[in-house]
Amino acid sequence: MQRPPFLETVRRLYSFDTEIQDFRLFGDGHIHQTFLISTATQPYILQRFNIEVFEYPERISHNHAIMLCEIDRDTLPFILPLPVANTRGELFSFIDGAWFRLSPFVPGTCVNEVKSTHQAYLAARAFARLIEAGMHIPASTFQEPIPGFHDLDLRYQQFSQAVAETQRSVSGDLKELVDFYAEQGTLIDEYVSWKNRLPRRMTHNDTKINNLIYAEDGSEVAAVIDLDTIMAGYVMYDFGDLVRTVACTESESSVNWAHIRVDQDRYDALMQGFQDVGQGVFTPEELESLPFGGKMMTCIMGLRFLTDYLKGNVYYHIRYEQQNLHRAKNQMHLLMALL
Ligand code: GN1
Ligand code: MG
Repeated sequence: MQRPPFLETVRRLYSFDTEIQDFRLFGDGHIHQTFLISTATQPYILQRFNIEVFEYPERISHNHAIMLCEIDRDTLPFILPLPVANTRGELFSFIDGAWFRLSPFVPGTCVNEVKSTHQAYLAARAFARLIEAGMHIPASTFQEPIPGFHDLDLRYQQFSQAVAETQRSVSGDLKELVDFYAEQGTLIDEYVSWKNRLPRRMTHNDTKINNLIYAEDGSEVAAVIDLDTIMAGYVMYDFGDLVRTVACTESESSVNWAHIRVDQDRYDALMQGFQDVGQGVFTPEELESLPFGGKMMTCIMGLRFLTDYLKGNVYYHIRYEQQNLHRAKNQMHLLMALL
């Protein structure tokens, strides 16, 4: 891959002691451009930030600065690769009109589909442990990098608006999906009722399986990554996104509709992971809310994919025109299995 000019600025801004020896695109994220860069002594992850999705990078810096200060990372059983400050002490660097962020690279394997119930259990324990590590921080000190990110009520309204304004013809498969999601009003009511009863916590908010790095041999979680959406939320969000991505028999990008089911063993392993960390730590109501998390997070993701399709694919990276429609269809099948 050809070396872009920003690399030299990165080298200077982070005062690397040697030349950058290796530079390549890395990972499967839907949002940022991620590179793996290595000096002679250390590998790093460099990300060019998607400012259209994350309009407020300063809010992310605010949240990460709190975490750098408040979370005792040495006592965590995994690495939390928060960004490295540049020579000006900033967690983001503005270079040639774009925002960049550097963080330590953690070796290991990133999986898109879990291979065992034990792996599912480890994932749940790690994400629950992260919530526990931030429980002493008042949730109100966090800012919202994406306003209303997991507000199901708001996402439903945005979806309804997209249906009203879309340039696409709502027929066939699209109509079936629009009708299905439009009928989920009871989930929205249930969400609002949980919201009024649950405490807000520092949550990760993007607990899909590929936001973990496992040790090469799969025996433990080496790191929890993708920390941009950490903000105040509910424990059920983090449990729910795990259910969506781990307890489903097919991945989020699968079009094998007939094979989309809930793997009960993996679901139970996720629950066990959250219970093992959360008993006596989370409130009984928080533990009771977990099953609803799976439903609401699957619904919210389906709504978001479909909204993006209706708006002409302006948010998620896609590999083909119908991909957001297919993702929404995939989530519909999973939601039907969860309801
Ligand atoms: C996005 O960046 P990535 O792929 O980890 C999205 C999540 C969705 C996910 C669906 C900021 O996450 O909310 O769950 O795609 N992140 C943002 O795969 O919108
Ligand atoms: Mg990611």
